[in-house]
Amino acid sequence: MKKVATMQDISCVGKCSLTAALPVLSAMGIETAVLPTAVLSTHTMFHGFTFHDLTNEIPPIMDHWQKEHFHFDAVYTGYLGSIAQLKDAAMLFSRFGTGIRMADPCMGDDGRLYTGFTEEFAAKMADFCRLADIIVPNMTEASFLLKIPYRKEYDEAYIKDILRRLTSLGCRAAVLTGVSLQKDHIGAYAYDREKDHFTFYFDKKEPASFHGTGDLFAAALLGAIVNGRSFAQSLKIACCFVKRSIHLTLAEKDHDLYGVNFEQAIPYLIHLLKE
Ligand code: PXL
Repeated sequence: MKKVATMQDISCVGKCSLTAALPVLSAMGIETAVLPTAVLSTHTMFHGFTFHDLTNEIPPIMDHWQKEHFHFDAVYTGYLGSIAQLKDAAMLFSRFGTGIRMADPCMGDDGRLYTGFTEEFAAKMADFCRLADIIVPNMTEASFLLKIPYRKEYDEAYIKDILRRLTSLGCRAAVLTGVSLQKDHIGAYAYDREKDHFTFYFDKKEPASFHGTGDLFAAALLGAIVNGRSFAQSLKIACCFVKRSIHLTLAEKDHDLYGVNFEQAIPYLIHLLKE
C-alpha cells in the first residue's frame, strides 16, 4: 500500500487542509500519516477562530517516526502557520522525503494574503519551495512567491513565463491553479523543468468559487501521481474532481461558502482514478 505523510493544520470546521486531504487520499487508496501543525476552531475566513499552535509537537513526532523507520512514498505540506513551521517542513522533507516531495504554498487568494501572513513569510515560503519536487500555487501565491504584482488578466505566454520562474526557485515542476485563459474556462497549467514540458487541463468554469478547493486539488493531484498516473492525467483528475465538488455544492439550495461538497464527489474521484 502506498503511504503519504502530510503536514498541515486541522481546522475543526471549514473543509480545508487535513479534513480535506485525509479523506481524499484515503479514498484514493493511500495510507495517510498526518503531522498536524495547529488546531483551529474553524479556518481563518471565519471571525473569532481559536488557534492552538502545535509547533513544539512536530520535532518529537518526527523523532519518533524516525525511530520507527517509517517510510513514505510522498511527503506533502499544506497550510503552515509560521516561519518556524517552514523550518520543520524542511526537516520533514530532509528526513522523510525519499519519495515525492510536494509543497502547496497556501498563503493567499484573490490577490491577497490570508490573515496572519506577511511578505516575509512569502519569501521564506519561496526558499522552502526550492526543496520540493512539485509546487502547486494559485495565481496569488505565485505572485507572492515571485514578488511580482498580482494580475487578473494575462495570456498564455505570461503563464508559461510564471511557471518557468516558479521552477527557477529550485523545484522540478510547478502547477498553477485557477488559471483562466478564456472567460468561461478555468483549470491548471503545469511545467516540468526537467522535461522542459508544459501540460494543462481546462474545463468550463462553475459560476462561483469556494474556499478549500486548492487543498482538495493538491490532495487529489498527489493521490493520482502516487497511484502511478502521469502528470497530465493527474492534473485532469484533480481538476475534474474539484469542478464536480463545486457543481454539487451549487446544486444545494442552502450551500455556504466555507467549503465545497467534495464528499459526494468522492465516488466520481474513484471512478476517475480507474479510467
Ligand atoms: O485552505 C487553506 C487554509 C488552510 N488552513 C487554514 C486556512 C486556510 C485558508 O484560509 O485558514 C487554517
